Amino acid sequence: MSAALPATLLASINQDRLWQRHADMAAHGAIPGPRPDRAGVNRACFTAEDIAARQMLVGWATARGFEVSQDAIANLYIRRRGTESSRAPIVTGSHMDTQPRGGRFDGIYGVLAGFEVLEALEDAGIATVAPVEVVAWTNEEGGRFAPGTMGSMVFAGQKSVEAFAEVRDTSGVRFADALAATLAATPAPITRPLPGVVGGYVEAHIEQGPRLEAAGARIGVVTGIQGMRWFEVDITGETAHAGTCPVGQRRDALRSAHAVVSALYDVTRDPEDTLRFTIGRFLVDPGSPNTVPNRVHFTIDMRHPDKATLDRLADAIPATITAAVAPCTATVRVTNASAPMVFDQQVVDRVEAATKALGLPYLVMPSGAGHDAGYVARLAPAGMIFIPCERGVSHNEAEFATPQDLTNGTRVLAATLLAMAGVV
Ligand code: HGY
Ligand code: MN
Ligand code: MN
Repeated sequence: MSAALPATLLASINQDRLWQRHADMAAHGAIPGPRPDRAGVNRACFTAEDIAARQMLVGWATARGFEVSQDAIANLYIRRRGTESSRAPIVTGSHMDTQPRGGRFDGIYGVLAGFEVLEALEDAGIATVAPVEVVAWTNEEGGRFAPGTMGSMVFAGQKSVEAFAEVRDTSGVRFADALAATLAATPAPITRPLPGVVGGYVEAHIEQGPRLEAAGARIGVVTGIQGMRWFEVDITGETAHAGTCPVGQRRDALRSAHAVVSALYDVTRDPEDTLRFTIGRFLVDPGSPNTVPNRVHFTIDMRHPDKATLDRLADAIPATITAAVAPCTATVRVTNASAPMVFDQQVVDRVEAATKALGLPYLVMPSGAGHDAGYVARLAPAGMIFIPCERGVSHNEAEFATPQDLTNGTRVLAATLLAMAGVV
């Protein structure tokens, strides 16, 4: 199967339509950014904004005659038939949920690039042998309900939907209840089996880092994803009066948390700056100015490309916390763990061949960010395509990608999907 894009399909990929769909989607959860043309998005999993985005996507899909469906964790599927409908579909997609102060491209670009390929195939009148599907994965970010990548994890058979039922957001809403409401509000039948059925997968995504821009490359041919470990830590002390209780008699959860966090930063110091160690959420209770805190809750996100190094450092976290937390106590829970993974070489080669055929400068590189492709790869050959984002900024309202880069990535995606699905 040639890596070149048929001329009719190349001509049918519509940059203005793709750009406009990003603008339409960004309206669901729009938040101000540093400039009017750098406005962000806050569209957490299963919020009204997420549901509105899902309803919009279903509307677009049905208007083009594509089949829509969901599975029990609300992964949303858009299917364009192939000539051999019994073949396992060739799948693309990404996520629609965002960080609380997210951008207009993280995740949604992969959904809209895939949808643009389906539309362009329709416009060009090209039939594929295998069906081609776009999937919007549930809860990739994990900001509202932890952990992230729940939809692709369940699709890949790594977890059951029930395993996440009792997860609650910070206002106490159960995942199961928000899921039920979303399934009911999305006009797509819940017909898809779990684990999912997939013949091959390619995901387009912004790089979310500075390497492509620094190298002057327009495409990232992604080789794999680094490993990740998430923890939730709860430090417990005792509330006391801020004016009367001697410091020496306190069980001050914040003072202990300070000692714990300092110890964690010390033990994870990496002169080569390869380890990624982040404390992203830090909550102090009761949060009253004149009461000694009795509880601190914080999260840890650790990542590294080498499994042994990640395991060694992550395994040291609980003991480091225990050694520094006195006179308070601590509980430490692992809430997400994924080993470093490599994508199927044939898919990586197809992405590279498609990029070369389009004459686009590219970089072969691993992904620092986690993605749904990491789980889908456990079921079928998978790969990813990166495009640059301005200054590598992401998980930030200022996140930006140019219309041309969005189109370049979509062209590489179209060629790769065609090579995998077969053309009649
Ligand atoms: O956290 C991640 O790596 C992904 O961007 N959600
Ligand atoms: Mn993402
Ligand atoms: Mn993200």
